Amino acid sequence: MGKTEMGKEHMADYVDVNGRKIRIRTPEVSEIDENGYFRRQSNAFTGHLGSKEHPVEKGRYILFWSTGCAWSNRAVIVIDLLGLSEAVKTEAVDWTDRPEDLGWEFVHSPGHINPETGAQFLSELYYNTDGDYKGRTTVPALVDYRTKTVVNNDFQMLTVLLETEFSPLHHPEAPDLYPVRQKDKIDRLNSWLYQNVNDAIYRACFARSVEAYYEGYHTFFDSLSVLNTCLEKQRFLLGDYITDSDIRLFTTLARLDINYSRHLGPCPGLSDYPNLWDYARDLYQVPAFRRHTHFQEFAARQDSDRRGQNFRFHPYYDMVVPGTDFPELWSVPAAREKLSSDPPHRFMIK
Ligand SMILES: N[C@@H](CCC(=O)N[C@@H](CS)C(=O)NCC(=O)O)C(=O)O
Repeated sequence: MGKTEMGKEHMADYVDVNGRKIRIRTPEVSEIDENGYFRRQSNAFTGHLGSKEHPVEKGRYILFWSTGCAWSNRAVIVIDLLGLSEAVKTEAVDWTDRPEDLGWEFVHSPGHINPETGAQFLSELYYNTDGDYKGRTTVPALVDYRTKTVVNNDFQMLTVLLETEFSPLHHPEAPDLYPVRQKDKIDRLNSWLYQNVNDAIYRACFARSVEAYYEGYHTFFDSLSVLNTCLEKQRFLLGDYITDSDIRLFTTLARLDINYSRHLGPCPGLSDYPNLWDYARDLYQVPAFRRHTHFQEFAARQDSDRRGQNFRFHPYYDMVVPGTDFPELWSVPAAREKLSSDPPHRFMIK
């Protein structure tokens, strides 16, 4: 049974795809409360990598992610920065072209079948892990391809697990993105970022009441002002070096002008926060950030079309966005080195 509305249960529906019994996607309605606020589902799979059950091993896990998704984009950037790309596979998923809403499909695998797991849809792996799973089947999902089960879809913890538990597999010169002496600060900052920035924008975009919309909207933009002030005198969020927190902020900022604003309606742009705009471009100079930031995908229309939220025609999204070279715009140097006591280096090496 799946929940479609608060308090209402219904039988799950299935369709047959190439002899596979695929469950129809669970809509977000169960995440809207009685006052129209979006309350994100909790992360169902929080397996601790590095435990006896889920040992850290090369060639055992695959991370499914989507180029448009800020939560999963973080993990791919971290894997690249830490030199884990050989040890942990990554594969981008995309929304299925099928008429039924079936969620993420392995469209980049040969014949749409992911070779490590034999699955065609991400949902197959979720229900293989828990046949009674009730939520949306989301990325990021780290899958153990020996057991074909989802070990972890906890976007809050995933990058930290990669930064800590996977350290035996890191490149010898990998940056320290989660230094022990800054751990508490990073954890506190990450919670603040989640509540006030990363999730706040979704609370506005998915709001189903005026009150809920303004809660998300004001929380988000007020927080950008706070961050803009904080970044006036320091290069990165915690000083001279990039940490896990910067990656979390970056993936949200990169989507503001091209994607989130489409759902929000009239709102400020990133360049209205000059320090944040320079800071975002400073991060974009790092190859691992640049390689996994697919502006053209953020600009794609399917997401809003799917939710029926797009404007019919809007010159900005229909002409300006497709006609703008975002990688070039973001490549303009930011000149923030002067704020650092170690200008040539963006990373602390262990
Ligand atoms: N893990 C979190 C957040 C991840 C998340 O929402 N990912 C989105 C993409 S940004 C997703 O995979 N959505 C699939 C769906 O809604 O069916 C959750 O389960 O809510």
